[in-house]
Amino acid sequence: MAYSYDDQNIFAKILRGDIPNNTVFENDYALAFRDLYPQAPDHVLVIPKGPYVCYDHFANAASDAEIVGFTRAIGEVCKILGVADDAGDGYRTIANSGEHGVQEVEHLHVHILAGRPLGRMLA
Ligand code: DGP
Repeated sequence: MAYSYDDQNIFAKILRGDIPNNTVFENDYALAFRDLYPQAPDHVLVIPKGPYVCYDHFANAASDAEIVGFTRAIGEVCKILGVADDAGDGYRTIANSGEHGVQEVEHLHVHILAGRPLGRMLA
């Protein structure tokens, strides 16, 4: 069954400008902003501007331009955080999906975490 997108989710409201955010980077296809509840010194969320619930939804339904624009935004945020191009001490990207992935907000978001040792992630 196809995903259904609820345009009342909190990130849709951020994209519409109904809720303020701490923007780090923006292009035609993506917005990146700081997580309200940071789990690391740098914790940025990158979201596509289109109505996609999770990564497979985006990967299967978005245009090539959206996919490139979104992916480039992740690269730009890494540059802004000083962790790109072998600078810094590394980072982690995470995209939680669905119930088992413990996804709280049903608009695709990639977490970028940096600024401390993040430990081994097994679960
Ligand atoms: P996830 O479990 O992957 O769906 O994580 C959702 C993240 O969104 C979580 O780390 C907290 C963050 N978050 C929730 N509401 C807001 C908000 O209103 N603003 C911002 N900047 N982040 C939020």
